[in-house]
Amino acid sequence: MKKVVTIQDISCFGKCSLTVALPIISAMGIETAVIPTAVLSTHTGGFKGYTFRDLTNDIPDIANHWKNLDLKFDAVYTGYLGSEKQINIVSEFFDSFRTDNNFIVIDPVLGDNGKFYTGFTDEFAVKMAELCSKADYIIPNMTEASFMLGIPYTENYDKAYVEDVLRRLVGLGCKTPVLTGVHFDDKEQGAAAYDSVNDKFYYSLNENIDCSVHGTGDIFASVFTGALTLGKNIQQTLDISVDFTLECIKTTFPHLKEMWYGSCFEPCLGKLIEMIK
Ligand code: PXL
Repeated sequence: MKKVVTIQDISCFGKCSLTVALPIISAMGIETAVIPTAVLSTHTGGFKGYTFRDLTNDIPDIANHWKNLDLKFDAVYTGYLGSEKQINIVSEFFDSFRTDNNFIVIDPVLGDNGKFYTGFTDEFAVKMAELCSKADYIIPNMTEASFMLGIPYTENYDKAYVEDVLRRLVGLGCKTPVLTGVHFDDKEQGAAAYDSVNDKFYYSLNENIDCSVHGTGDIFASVFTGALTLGKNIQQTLDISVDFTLECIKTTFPHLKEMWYGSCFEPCLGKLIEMIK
């Protein structure tokens, strides 16, 4: 059985990070180990007064125990990280759990729509960019890519710009960057990837629904990690990730007023299982 470890926070209410990654990767038939980096009462996107318990100091102890057990994973996947210290510890975790046969996925969670999420800064984006040098795959949106590269954020771009950004992301040291939320008009949206080893670009675009649903980046990255772990190629992986994320947005859209804090991904899990067959 394939085994993934994902390292990110638990937002107890609000559907993102671990409460998205664990059900999605498990539904794909993959054993999913978790390292919670922090426990928050809710995510930080729109809630006020949330609690935050930092678990950074627990991570090295968990890693040491797992090393003693000689645990190995087919993929290591990180999401929201809350501090520079946490990034340093995750970097050590990569060194310790990388093998010749596994891969590392970083979703460099920093922000969206040209803005940082609460608590993140330019300095933090630089640290995240340094961590990305250790990844096989990174999955930023255009906001996160722009912050990590230190370039202005823009909504108006063409294919040449997307490919330039992807090439610059390789300059951070990762092998295959994937840009999410890519759109060239208001009809279609999806993702673009650049396999720098084979110098090949990949695109997957599907219907654009004009709304913003919290946690869709985490859905995309979780499906992406799961599909690659199952041995899908880059194009198949992009297609499944884009199509499933769209399915979740379509399901959420009629309920967006009461579901402003997250996506209705649960009723879509059956479709995900069909998509990976
Ligand atoms: O969806 C990314 C995410 C993960 N974890 C926490 C967040 C966010 C985005 O706001 O606040 C705690």
